[in-house]
Amino acid sequence: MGAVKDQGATAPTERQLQHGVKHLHESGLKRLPNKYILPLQDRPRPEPTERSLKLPVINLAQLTGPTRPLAVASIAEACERYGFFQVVNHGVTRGAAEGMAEVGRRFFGMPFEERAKYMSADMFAPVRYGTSFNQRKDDVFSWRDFLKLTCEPMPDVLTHWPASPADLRKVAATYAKETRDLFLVLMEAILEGLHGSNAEERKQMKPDGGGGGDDVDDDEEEEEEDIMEKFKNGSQLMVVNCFPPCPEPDLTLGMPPHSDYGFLTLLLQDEVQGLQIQFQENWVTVEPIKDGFVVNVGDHLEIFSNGRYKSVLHRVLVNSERSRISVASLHSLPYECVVRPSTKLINRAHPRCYKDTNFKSFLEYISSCEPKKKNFLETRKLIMESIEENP
Ligand SMILES: O=C(O)CCC(=O)C(=O)O
Repeated sequence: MGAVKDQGATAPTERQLQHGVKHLHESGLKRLPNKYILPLQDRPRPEPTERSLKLPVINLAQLTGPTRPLAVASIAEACERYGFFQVVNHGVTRGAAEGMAEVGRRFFGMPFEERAKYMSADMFAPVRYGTSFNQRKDDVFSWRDFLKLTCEPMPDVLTHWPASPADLRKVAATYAKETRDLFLVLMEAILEGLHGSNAEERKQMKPDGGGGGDDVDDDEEEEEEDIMEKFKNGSQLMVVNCFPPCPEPDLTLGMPPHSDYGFLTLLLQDEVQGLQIQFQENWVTVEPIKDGFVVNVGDHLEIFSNGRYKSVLHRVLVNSERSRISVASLHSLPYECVVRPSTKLINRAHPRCYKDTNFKSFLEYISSCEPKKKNFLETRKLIMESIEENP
């Protein structure tokens, strides 16, 4: 590919574009290169009325003691209604969270040559630095640079993580451990909410009044019993996102609409607004709250909950004034595990809606095409007509 056209002598070359947006911002760019300009319909139009959504803020201290059922019910309601919520008193120490955001900032502050050591096209690499979503495939680039750190198995991956800044490995490993603990706390509450609320219904659906749904295999049911154990050794990917100021933010996005693949994503955002989620057909901004985490349902939880909880499209706006850093921690089952609808949530009234899937098939999918919206999940859906024909 040659240089970007129609922008005069100062247009960045393809090579410069591959270096990422931090690099472009530092070169003093005044106009947005064509490669980032979205078609009119995909641009972040100002909404007719300013919409900002007060997502539920759940105090996780309430999971301890007699308030637990209330907190479990609030989480269940938030998963079902919004697919997103915020948490406070979550157990991740302020030092770990602030340290992670700060070391991320310092990583992106290093010279490009230092960051570029970690560029890789291999989706399975334990560390990947890059720009946009998939810089080898995206037609239009997103205004973001990223550092992706695979966190499992930690002893094996740690030595691949960037050696500078000198404290990055230590800080990121501590943060990975604390966010994993938070993920486990949340999944335990989510399973309690999903299965607890369904127990009565299941008893009534099943002719013998016993266990799982009709078309459920006993092995699958057994396998599910130790799912919390599996989560303890589950997959975890941390993505540090850097969104530098953008010369023409109305023409582009930091990240296009997408859903996340895992069970849950825990997002640490700094005080700069940018995250928007789709709610009732509108894009609404998620206000950053101090010391909070944004939690969202991923595709795997949508599958596991047999569609009761939906992964929600979200995107990132950029601005012309301030840099923004976010750290997303994506959690799921171990890579080799199959993700399928919970046996406890399948019955005559709620037939299985999704095919089995695993992490490997997702990575193969995103290596082969541009991930857009929820298109991976679409490939995992069972066609409802055929279910209705064969009740
Ligand atoms: O930066 C954000 O607010 C969202 C990041 C995100 O969606 C992601 O990393 O998948």
